[in-house]
Amino acid sequence: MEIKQKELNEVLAAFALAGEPVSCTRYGSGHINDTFCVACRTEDGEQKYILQRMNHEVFKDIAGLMKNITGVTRFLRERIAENGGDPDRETLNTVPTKDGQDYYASAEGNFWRVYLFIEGASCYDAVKDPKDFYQSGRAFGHFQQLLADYPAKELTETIPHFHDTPFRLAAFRKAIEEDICGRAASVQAEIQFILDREADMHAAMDMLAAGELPLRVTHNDTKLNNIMNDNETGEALCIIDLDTIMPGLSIFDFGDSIRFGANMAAEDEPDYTKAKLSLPLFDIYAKGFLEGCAGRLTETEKKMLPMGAKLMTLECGMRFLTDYLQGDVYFHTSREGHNLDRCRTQLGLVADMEKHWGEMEGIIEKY
Ligand code: ADP
Ligand code: GN1
Ligand code: MG
Repeated sequence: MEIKQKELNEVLAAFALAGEPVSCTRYGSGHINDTFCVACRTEDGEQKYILQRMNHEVFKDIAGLMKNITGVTRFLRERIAENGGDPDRETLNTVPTKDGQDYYASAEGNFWRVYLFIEGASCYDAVKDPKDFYQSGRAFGHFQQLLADYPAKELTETIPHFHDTPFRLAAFRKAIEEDICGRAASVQAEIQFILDREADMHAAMDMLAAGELPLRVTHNDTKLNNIMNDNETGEALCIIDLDTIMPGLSIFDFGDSIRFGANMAAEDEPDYTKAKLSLPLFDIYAKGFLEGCAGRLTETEKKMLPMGAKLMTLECGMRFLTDYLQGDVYFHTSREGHNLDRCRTQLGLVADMEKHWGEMEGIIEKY
């Protein structure tokens, strides 16, 4: 979304920043919010912040969303301090407005928040070193365990039915029927690939309904660029993008990381034939995640981890195609056919997982 300097000036003036803002530039590669890095000049140097316009088309209840984030980050700060960590770097920290609010509503009708910028750390858009992916698995597993004691009833469901795959399928069918951009005819193969897997789509939700999989407090968007690694130690430092923390399934947090990080193709690689599962990366992430969960997953959850990976990939491919059919209104895109390319890398990965299913199950059994 285009944002005018006038609005940025108004917003920057509203927050209790240390010093005078000297720059404010677009930042990161998220698909949902508009993110800026702000540098302020202070008496003893510089202080940086992350400024975000929250996407209120996607998140309808901004007050509920911010209440989740302040509640969860306060809880995490306490746990991190108890463990002798650094709460300013190991979790997100919101910066209030000058009148003490957690977010600011601009005259343009947008909703803004500010976080302390986490210095000396980076987000990766691809796995460079398998050790980082192991770190990421451990950190997301551990994160889920830290939140095990969080009072789930205090959480707002920021996007209802977020990983309810059958619900997503219904939205997909509607988009095909409506076909508002006249694109359905040109993507028949992709549509058929998805519809052929309807039976799988019910697997996890049916087990949840039957009480075979427990509902936990989960992150729900565990892709690699939602975790920051310390530049010096290389260790996972801080889990970010807390907008979708909600009750969910552990296998989905596992699965979404695999979907993004263990695909040999980038999520939006135009040559989708490159989309393949890296079994070594699947293996190393599984090791990290299970260690991070510290033995707390049930036998059924462990058994369903490969299915979590397949479901998250299939669901995400279906969501990208839904958005393509609807005219690219949900995910940020920067080129024609961007969502279609993304859909194809997901479906390519699903097909490859099906070929290597026995090996995926073998890896989980090994641990
Ligand atoms: P989106 O929901 O759009 O994905 P994110 O909250 O993930 O937005 O932020 C987008 C990017 O901004 C991240 O991938 C990361 O690179 C960067 N980022 C977010 N929060 C911080 C922070 N506190 N410190 C440093 N970088 C951050
Ligand atoms: C979005 O916000 P970001 O870029 O981390 C999306 C995820 C998708 C992901 C695909 C709130 O994540 O569900 O899996 O894109 N977030 C939301 O890359 O829809
Ligand atoms: Mg993100």
